[in-house]
Amino acid sequence: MSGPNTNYDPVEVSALDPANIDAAVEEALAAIAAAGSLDELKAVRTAHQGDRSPLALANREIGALPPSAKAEAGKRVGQARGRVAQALATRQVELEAERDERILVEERVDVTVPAVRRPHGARHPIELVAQRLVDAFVGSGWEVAEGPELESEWLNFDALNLGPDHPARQMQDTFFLDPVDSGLVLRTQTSPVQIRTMLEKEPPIYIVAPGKVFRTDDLDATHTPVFHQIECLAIDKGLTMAHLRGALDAFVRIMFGPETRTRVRANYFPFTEPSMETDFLCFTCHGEETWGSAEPCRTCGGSGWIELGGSGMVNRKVLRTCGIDPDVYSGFAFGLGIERALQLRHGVQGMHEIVEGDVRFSQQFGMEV
Ligand code: FA5
Repeated sequence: MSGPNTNYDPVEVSALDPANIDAAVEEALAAIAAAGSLDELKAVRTAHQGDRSPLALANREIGALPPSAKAEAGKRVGQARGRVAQALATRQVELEAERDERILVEERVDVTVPAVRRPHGARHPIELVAQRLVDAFVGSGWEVAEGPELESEWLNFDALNLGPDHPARQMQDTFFLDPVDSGLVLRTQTSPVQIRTMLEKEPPIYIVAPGKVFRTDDLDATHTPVFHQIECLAIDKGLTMAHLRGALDAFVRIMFGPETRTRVRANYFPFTEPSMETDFLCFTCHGEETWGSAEPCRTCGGSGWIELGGSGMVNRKVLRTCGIDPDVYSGFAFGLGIERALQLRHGVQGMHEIVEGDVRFSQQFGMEV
């Protein structure tokens, strides 16, 4: 212990007053002990070890002391700062250990808890059927073509030989867009994709066009206002009805199996001439006519055949509208509603089940994702 320094006036340099230094150390140690978290300790460190802390101030004052007093004051302040630094380091280690302990408890993962099972989704059968048909045709060299659901009236009707006064224009109940003179409709069929393709491309053309269409039909057992069609168009030199029959047969076999047989009947569509309706042999009664019997076949109603969709040779007028010379090229087109085909194939009684989007319905058709 050194004796009192007579050159050292603790009143003038109160920061170096031993009592003040001891008090600063005690205060620092108490604050360090009271710090309950690493954040609190950080604040304590700034207050008691930072540039403006009492001990840092005392340290700065040493420089102003006479040389004879510097050593003792330096030793005292140094020891004081050392105690505070040591206490801070010890508390830091303690608080870090507490934090790590808490994290281990709070973030513990119980690997024995049963996992939440999220059921797999299933692709909708409409999508599956469309995809299967598209894949098969693409595999034979056909291309996929698409068009917008919001379509110009001209492409949806006029270019398909359905002029404004054509009675058949009323056959498809149409959603018109406001204002009515905008000339836009929600497409009622995928046939405008035929026109778009013929306007864009030179023959030969072989396209398959799946898509969503809209009609102002109420939802009932066989109708829905939003449904899907798939349509094929072929334009080339020398195409005939025989090619159309061949393509139709390929189409229904992909959809309903290799045994399926088709027949065609005369029908009318303004954009095909001649036009046909395609039927396929009922897969339940295999064509046995059960008209008038006590129990007519429930799938086909007793006729032995099921209506599939429309088809025909592309009308020469439509070819000319699209800039294709009908004396050089000919073509055929056919299209059908996928919902109806699905109903027939799988005996789905109501359209509701198809459109409601309940995954349990989709799951019956497989879990392909
Ligand atoms: C057409 O839409 C023609 N574009 C098909 C076509 C293409 C003919 C190429 C010739 C050449 P249609 O209006 O008949 O034709 O409709 C086709 C199919 O859509 C119908 O056979 C039916 O299966 C389905 N369909 C029609 N309205 C609805 C509806 N509201 N809900 C579900 N399916 C429907």
